[in-house]
Parts: sequence; structure tokens; C-alpha cells
Amino acid sequence: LQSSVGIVHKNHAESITSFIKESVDEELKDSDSSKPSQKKRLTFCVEGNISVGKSTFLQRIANETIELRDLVEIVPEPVDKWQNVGPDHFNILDAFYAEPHRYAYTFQNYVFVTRVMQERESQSGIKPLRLMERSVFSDRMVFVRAVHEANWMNEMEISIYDSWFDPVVSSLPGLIPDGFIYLRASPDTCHKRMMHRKRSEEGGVTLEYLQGLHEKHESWLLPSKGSGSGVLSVPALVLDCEPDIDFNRDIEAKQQYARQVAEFFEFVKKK
Ligand code: UDP
Ligand code: D5M
Ligand code: MG
Repeated sequence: LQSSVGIVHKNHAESITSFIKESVDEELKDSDSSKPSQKKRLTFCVEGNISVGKSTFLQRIANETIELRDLVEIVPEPVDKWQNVGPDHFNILDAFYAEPHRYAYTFQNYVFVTRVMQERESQSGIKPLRLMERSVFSDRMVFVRAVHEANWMNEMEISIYDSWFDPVVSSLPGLIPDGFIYLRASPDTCHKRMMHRKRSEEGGVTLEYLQGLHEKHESWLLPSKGSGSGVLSVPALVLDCEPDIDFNRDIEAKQQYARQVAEFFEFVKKK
């Protein structure tokens, strides 16, 4: 297992403009001056390609290791909400994959809303670290780019998305994490794990789609590949998830991941 702690390249979306950072800086300044001695609870977002193992990693290392059991609360991605929308129990994840041109924008809209709701609902936890599966930044930096490139969202839809993304994010500073944890594996490995998981909506998801998502994760979260021209500095821990872990047997690997997360927590806390 390899890891590196690096400063993520500041640029979480071309569209995240400097006023987002300014509003966050203001908020930190305010909270610093009013409650100087109160320890801030930290939030890390766990990022990575479809089926790399984010949910498994969160469940197994957070609940089953001494290093993290008392430290972290986990917030899974709201996939269940996407599979069950409104009184008709509409499955918008399925609709997106079945008719991407029709549903890409609507799906992004709902994904954003459900992530905001989850962030709010998980604010009151008491453990020192909140680990959330993905973020609005992965939506913007990975998926929106991918669906735009595939022409599933047209220029008008991208413009509408961008018209609200910056202002809404800047008004909700809780959406901006203190760190990212990037679970990294090859698209081939993610594809194999996805086929093994057999989520019914994902039957038509191709290796090529995963390759596109992989490249976007890499240029966003790998220090050596980022453009470095952005405004939002958040550190990232990169964890090699290429080797298959048997979470029931490979206790040592599980604990090594847990130690790395705990060390990253200490590193970010001191910043
Ligand atoms: N998985 C695996 N080895 C690992 C991690 C995960 O075989 O080291 C499997 C896991 O059992 C599941 C699939 O990969 O069947 C996808 O995992 P998960 O749902 O956690 O991925 P996510 O989409 O949340 O990243
Ligand atoms: O992600 C859950 C599923 O949801 C997977 O099929 C990818 C999809 N997903 C998640 N966020 C988005 C956005 N913003 N756009 C398009 N598709 C998305 P998993 O990686 O399995 O936990
Ligand atoms: Mg998951």
C-alpha cells in the first residue's frame, strides 16, 4: 500500500471562483474569533472511480479498526435516494444510464440537492472526523465534465449548472471539506469490481466510461497532474487501492489504511 499526502491543487473546478475561498476564509475568521478554544470537527470526502471500493472501505475501516472506531462517523453516498424519487419511486440513476441525454442534467441537479441534504443532516455528529462518500466537487470535476464531453449535457445545460454551482457552494461553506481521500485504482480493476458488484443500473457502464472518469480524478486529485491555477487549497491523501483486499482476512491491510487516515487527520488538524 502506498500513500502520499500532498496539497491538492487548489483548483477544484475551473468555475469555482475566488469569492468561494474568500467567503470560506471569512467564515473561518469569524469562527476563530468567536470561539478561539473550540476544536473544529473535520470533514474528509472519500473520492474515487465507480466501484473502486469507497463504500466498502468506509464501512470496514471506520467501524472495524481500533484506530478509527471512536474517531470517525461515516456518511455514505445517497444512492438509495437516487433510486427512489418521489411518490412514484422513480429511479433516476437508472434513467440516467438508460437515457443520458434526457436525464443527465436532471440527475446532476438531484445529486447536488441530495448531497447538500446529507451534509446538513450529518452536521450534528459528535465524533471528531466526518468521512463523506464523494462531494459536490467530484460531481463538478469528474461527472459533469464527463457528461458534457459525451454531449449528454448541452451548452445551455452546462451554463445553467454553472450559473448556480458557484453561488450555492459559496453560500454553503459546510460543503467544502478539510481534506480529500482519493482511493486510486486502474479503470480495469474498477470495471472488474463493478461487474462483480452487479448493481442493476450499471449493466451498460463501459470500461471506456470508467477510463474517462479515471483521467478526471487523476488530473483533479493527483498533485503531479493538477493545473495548480485554482483558488481552493485542500490537502489530499492518495491511497493505492489496486490490490484486492479481503477485508475479512487481511487485517493488517485494513489497519494500515486506518493508520494512514488517522495520521492524515492529525496532519490536517495541525494545519
Ligand atoms: N471490492 C473488492 N476489493 C476491494 C474493494 C472492493 O473486491 O479491495 C468489491 C466490493 O466487495 C464490491 C465492489 O468491489 O463488490 C465495489 O465496492 P464498493 O461498492 O465499495 O465501491 P464504490 O462504488 O463505493 O467505490
Ligand atoms: O457511485 C454510485 C453510482 O452513482 C455510480 O453508478 C456512479 C453514479 N454517480 C455518482 N455521482 C454521480 C454524478 N454526479 N453524475 C453521474 N453519476 C454519478 P459509486 O461509485 O458506485 O459509489
Ligand atoms: Mg459506494
